[in-house]
Amino acid sequence: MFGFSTYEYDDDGFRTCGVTSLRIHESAEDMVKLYGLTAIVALLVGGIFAIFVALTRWELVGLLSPSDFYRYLSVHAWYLLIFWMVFMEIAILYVGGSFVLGRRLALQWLSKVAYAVMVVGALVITYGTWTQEVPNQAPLLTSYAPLPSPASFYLGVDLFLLGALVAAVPFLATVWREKREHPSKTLPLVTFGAFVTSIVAAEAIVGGLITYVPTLFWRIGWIAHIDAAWYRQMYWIIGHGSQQINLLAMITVWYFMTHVVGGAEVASEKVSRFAFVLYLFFINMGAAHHLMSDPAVGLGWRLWNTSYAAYGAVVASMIHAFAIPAGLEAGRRRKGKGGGLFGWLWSAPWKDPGFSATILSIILFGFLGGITGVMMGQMQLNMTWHNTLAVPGHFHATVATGTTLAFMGLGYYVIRLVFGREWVGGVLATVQPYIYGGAMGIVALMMMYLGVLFGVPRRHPTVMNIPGTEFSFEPAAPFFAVFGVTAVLAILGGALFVAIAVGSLLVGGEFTGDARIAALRAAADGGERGARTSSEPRSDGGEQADTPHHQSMRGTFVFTLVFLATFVVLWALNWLLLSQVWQVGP
Ligand code: HEM
Ligand SMILES: [Cu+2]
Repeated sequence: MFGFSTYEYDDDGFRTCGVTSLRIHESAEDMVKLYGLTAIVALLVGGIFAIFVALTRWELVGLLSPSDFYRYLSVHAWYLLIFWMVFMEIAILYVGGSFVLGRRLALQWLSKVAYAVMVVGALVITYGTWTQEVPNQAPLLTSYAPLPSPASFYLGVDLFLLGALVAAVPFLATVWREKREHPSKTLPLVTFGAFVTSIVAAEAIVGGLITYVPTLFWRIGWIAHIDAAWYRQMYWIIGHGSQQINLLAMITVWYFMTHVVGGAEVASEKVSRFAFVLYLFFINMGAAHHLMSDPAVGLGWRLWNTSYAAYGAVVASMIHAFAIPAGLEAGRRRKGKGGGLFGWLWSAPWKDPGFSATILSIILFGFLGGITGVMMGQMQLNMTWHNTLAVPGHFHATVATGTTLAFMGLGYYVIRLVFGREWVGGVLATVQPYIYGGAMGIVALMMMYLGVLFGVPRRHPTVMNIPGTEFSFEPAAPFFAVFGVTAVLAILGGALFVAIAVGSLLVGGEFTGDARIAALRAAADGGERGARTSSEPRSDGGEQADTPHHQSMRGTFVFTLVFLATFVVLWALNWLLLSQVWQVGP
């Protein structure tokens, strides 16, 4: 498809990937290209809108008028959080399903239909948002009823959600065919991760349709009344649910990329699978954290939803966050690429943007996004974060930094392994993840400071001092300056990724394999159980002295301790800040 590819298929439509040894079928590969490229276009559009949003919030520049700000912010949010992420996630399902299982994509025609519906939905959303006029409001991400948005916006959302739901069916059908042919074979971990992702996604999308279909009916007058509290509760099934999809897809990419590029193995299949199952049961409770300061829900509701059960998902995330570095450490030590405490890390391919983007994603997501998410999802601490710029700060650490980096890393390898093109840009490709990740990490941090330390509100084109009070936002100005400069840098880093991706497709040379990865593979073949992500039959012959968990993982253990210490310090600090919010007494 598109004629960009340099690969050829055999008579059955298969080819064998020289790097991953996966048997890849044309039907799946075509769809991965289609969805992947569309995702990158969405990233480009959303990134252009980021310029306007960031330069408005940076008061010194104050680019947009208040009436334009919300329109631009809406487009920014939908193109990045929804279109960039979801198109990429469908591609990831097909990689995790068809590619890893070595099968053709079942019902490929349905995938094409779904794609068309999603694209039409996205365009209708854009149209509705862009042409919105009073009394309609720019929807932002949440389109909170009863504030009205154009009917076309709700229609577009319904179409897009429907398309995304249908796009998962070919993946599920592929897995189903595999299980029917090999009932007793367990799914490879990456496929299993993709499978759990698809279930969580289906729940979220059905929740989204239950929210947005009645909202459309209300907007066009078929339903007289829409309950604001009902809307908010229902909306967050998709609003938060889509973040769960992002999280699971990202983790699946972490496993895939550290294995393919870094030579990681899975430290313990059972533990990793268990963590995916934990998500299945507990991650939905996370949606409640959006309503911690909502007057419509009762105390009991809040207490239950922030109870220990909610931490089931947190535990799962922590298991993955340490299983993956542990797998990298064990895998590299076994291939003779470790030594000392962190030798396995220093010797890693840091110049490879696929690798560095993945590792930066793990670190920045964990330290900046993960810890803050658990804190602000907690009832008491939520009060200091709620509706301040710290909230976008948190999710720019998770989705905009963590998930986006992981998807960029995967994107680099889609260019090589699916399109067969070498990256253009040389050293620029090497530094791109560092520029984007480094700058975006600081942007997120600044937004969090501005929100928690100064109470700067989110979703507001200007920072107004409160008339009649002595309260002034003046001291926040230096933080805004750092925010503005790093935001521009982050946008440049994102643009660089798009430029490298498009440039590689248009003028990149043929990708002929990578000596470093071939060497990894050769080292791995020296008496090993075979790549866990491949479709080869397993040969689990009991415990061998050579299995990953016979390797030292002390480097990862040190990281775990550092992470937990950071967690404790930040937690304590936030409680201290909370205790100082109200002056008690006269
Ligand atoms: C290129 C760098 C980016 C910059 C400089 C940036 C900047 C911003 C800023 C300043 C806001 C507005 C905060 C407010 O006033 O409430 C915002 C909102 C938002 N951004 Fe970004 N952003 C970037 C990338 C991303 C990415 C990659 C995603 C998603 C994957 C994303 C998703 C969102 C969402 C969902 C909102 C909230 C909209 C709402 O409140 O409804 N952004 N961004
Ligand atoms: Cu959430």
